[in-house]
Amino acid sequence: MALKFVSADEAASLIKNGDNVGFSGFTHAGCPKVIPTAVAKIAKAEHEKGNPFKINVLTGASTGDKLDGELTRANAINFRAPYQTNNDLRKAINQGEVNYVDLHLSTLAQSIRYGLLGDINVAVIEACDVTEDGEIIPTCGVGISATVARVAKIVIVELNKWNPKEMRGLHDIIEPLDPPHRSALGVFGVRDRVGTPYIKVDPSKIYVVETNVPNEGGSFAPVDEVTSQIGKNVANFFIKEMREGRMPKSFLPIQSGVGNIANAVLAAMGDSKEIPDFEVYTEVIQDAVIGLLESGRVTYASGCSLTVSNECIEKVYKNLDFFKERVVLRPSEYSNNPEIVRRLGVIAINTAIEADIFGNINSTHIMGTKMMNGIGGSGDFTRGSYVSIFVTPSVAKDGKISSFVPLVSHADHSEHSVKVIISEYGVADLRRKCPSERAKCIIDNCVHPDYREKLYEYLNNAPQGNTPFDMYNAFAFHKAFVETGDMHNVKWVEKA
Ligand code: 0RQ
Repeated sequence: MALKFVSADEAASLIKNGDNVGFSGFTHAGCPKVIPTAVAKIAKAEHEKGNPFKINVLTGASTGDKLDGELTRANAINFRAPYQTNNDLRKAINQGEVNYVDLHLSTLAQSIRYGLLGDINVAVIEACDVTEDGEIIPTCGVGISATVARVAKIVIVELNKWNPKEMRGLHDIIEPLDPPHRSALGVFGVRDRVGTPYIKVDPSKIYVVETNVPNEGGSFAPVDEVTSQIGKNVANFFIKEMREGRMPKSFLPIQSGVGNIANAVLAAMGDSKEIPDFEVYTEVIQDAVIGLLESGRVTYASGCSLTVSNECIEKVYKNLDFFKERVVLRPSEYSNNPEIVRRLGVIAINTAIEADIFGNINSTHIMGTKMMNGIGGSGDFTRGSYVSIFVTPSVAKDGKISSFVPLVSHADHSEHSVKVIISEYGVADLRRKCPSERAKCIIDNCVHPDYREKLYEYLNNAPQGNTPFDMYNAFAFHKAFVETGDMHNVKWVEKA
């Protein structure tokens, strides 16, 4: 059957106030661009007429500015899940203007199927190709596309010609059955393909908007002294694990989080002569992995998106045959699935905003209140991993904040799931250690020298039990920063 080709404005007018809209993509990769911008224009016009216009935005992870940024600036988002990294949206969330639900990324598609988020009215999917029988080929990010396209009443395809049709074959698209019918997810090795190269929907519900818009790929900060040292410490930890027989000599698949530190860690692993060539089972495939695939240090990468700079994606597109043999992009329900992560023995490396001396991790909230980004996939991987590692610079804000505190101001990953913490100073291996041993290990190995004494004072003066804990002073570091702008000024409360 012939597909319906429409303009961006016509397609956007299919989205109504109050709709649940599911968008393709994962990070900026594979996100629609012209439809959200056109929806923002409608919202502004409706607001000028005094009419309400807000939608509920569901995506794979964060998005580009043309989605979260445009819609936020038009005051067009009511509800947002499961992750974001946009400055304007972050501000709106922290001012209470957007209801943000921060979810484990692997759970969103099934939450939609389980009916926890209401019906999906419209799915907007960026594609490099779409066929008359309803096969949609995603671009460089998958996320929740397969699920929202199947369940939505209307599917708007942004056919973005900036991405080559030859991407067909890069993706492995599948949805699991829901309980009680679900069986093993079928991925028994990083390279296993269990689905189809396309998303298949009823073509009668498809509207196509042709575009030619570049990716919104940013760039990574150059590796600096601190991030480079963290990367080296991670690589040395792995070498020690292999020498001491706790890690197979053939190595295990790596998951690495987003951002500059994660990029630096992968680069250091690639440089290490003692770490064998390895596979990646992760969610975001960043620039460093592309370089390591080219050099052969990474032999295969399974992910949910190619979250790379535009320079890097152009390189991939020019050499698609090479990368299609070495990369697979899956829905987030598979790339991040804890069942698969535990089966494959994935090594999880994620970044902390702050850690406490017992090993609890805050990945999301600044001083306990302001949302930074969200938990993303870090929880999906941490809990199921072979070994869960958190990395962080020892200090933030020119040393005025210690990343290590007596008690985290918000808990995302508990001491039970966190096995190793690494800063530029060294490695705290928390395995087989009780809480007070963990505290000493973290202070001695990871904490900035400026803050070691103060943390020992807290530890030694706290009421002792299984976990030394002083309820009067657990937040003294945070209080010092809020009141004086510098954690060096920490003052203890004397108990009556
Ligand atoms: O602020 O930008 O104003 O300078 O936090 O910190 O050190 O640049 O680190 O960019 O790697 O991000 C945890 C946020 C780290 C990220 C987080 C301030 C610091 C800076 C950023 P500025 P850095 P990164 C896979 C896995 C959760 C999701 C996840 C993240 C800013 O990695 O979102 O893991 N993780 N997903 O100055 C106050 C502290 C601070 C602090 C840092 N203790 N107090 N501010 N900052 N520590 C990906 C997906 O799920 C898609």
